[in-house]
Amino acid sequence: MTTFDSIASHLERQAIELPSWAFGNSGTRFRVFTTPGTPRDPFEKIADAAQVNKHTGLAPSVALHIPWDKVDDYGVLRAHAEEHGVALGTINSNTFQDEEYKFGSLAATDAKARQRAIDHHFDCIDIMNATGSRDLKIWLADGTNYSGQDDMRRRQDNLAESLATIYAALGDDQRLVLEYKFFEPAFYHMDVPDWGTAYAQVAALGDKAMVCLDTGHHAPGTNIEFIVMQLLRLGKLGSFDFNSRNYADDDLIVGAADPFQLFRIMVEVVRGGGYDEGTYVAFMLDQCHNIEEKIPGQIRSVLNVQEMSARALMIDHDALDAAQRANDVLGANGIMMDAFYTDVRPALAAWRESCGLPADPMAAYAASGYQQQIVADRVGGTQAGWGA
Ligand code: RM4
Ligand code: MN
Repeated sequence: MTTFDSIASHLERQAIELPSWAFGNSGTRFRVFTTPGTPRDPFEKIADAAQVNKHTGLAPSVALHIPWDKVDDYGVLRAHAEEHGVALGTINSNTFQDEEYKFGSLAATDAKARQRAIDHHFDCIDIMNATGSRDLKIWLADGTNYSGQDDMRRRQDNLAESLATIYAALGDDQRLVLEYKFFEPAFYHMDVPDWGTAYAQVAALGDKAMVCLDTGHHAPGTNIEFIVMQLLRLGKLGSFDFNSRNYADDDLIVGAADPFQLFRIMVEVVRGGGYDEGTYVAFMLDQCHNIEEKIPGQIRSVLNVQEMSARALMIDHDALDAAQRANDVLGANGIMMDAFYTDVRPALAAWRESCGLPADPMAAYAASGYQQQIVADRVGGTQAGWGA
């Protein structure tokens, strides 16, 4: 098997974008619990995200969600991020929390609702120009609850037209990434339920449009790494929203529910060139920390991705290729499992230290006093959250 030393240099370029909303309060439809020290505004969210990067060296940018992260001056927010050693990343639009979107947004039958959603995306592009963001990420809650409720075909055509209008407003270096989800909040049909629909829609737009794969957005039992392989093969895997799930869109810590699945995904990423220098694949987290502490939750998450990436990189690709071509079923599988079962944690800890990072980022954060500081400082005001 490949040695850790020979893959260590590949770990240096790993970058995982953090979602600003992971630092705010979140919950289920039953209850949103508060946590002492939770940020009150986007500036405090970014300060918290910077802690994750400080202790891991893995998280150099933060994704924003509009309007949750609306500020008067995005230049000021950008400077604030830079002062904290991070950049502002993907801009996520939000067309799922207004009365006007009750029956859909970009795919809606009502032209007024569609126009409102298109205008919101124009606003998001203005923000991208101010923040220096490359990606506009679109996730739609659009869909219906009952058969016959609306014309699915017409809605697909509406969506294509709306997306084309937004796409035309992108700058040369900007991209549109379209995310899919098989159900929720709509329970009969979603307008972008699967990778095939997302692919068909973005392929019609052009090179600057790609698919976002959220690992929690598939039916149970779906072979997600197959989708990763296919989208990479087609040159359309724009980004990942990493998280893990046991049941539905649980938004739990990536690699928590099924570390082996994360490993298999990273194997396909490496195989498909998604981990190469200058990759066009953006790696992001899309998670909520409903009951656990948020900053350590994010630290744990990026470490889980790092760990499974290291294991995936350790596969002996020549040996695997030879075993596959020889139809050596168990031999090929054994090569995968050898890499998966290799405990890279001690080697990673030593490597981190050699890079000037704490060997144990979780312990380093706990000992830093930051958590106690924000609990003491952040008194009054309204904690950020998305009001579920
Ligand atoms: C959606 C989707 C989006 C995320 C929101 C918060 O389910 O996953 O990516 O922005 O949730
Ligand atoms: Mn997502």
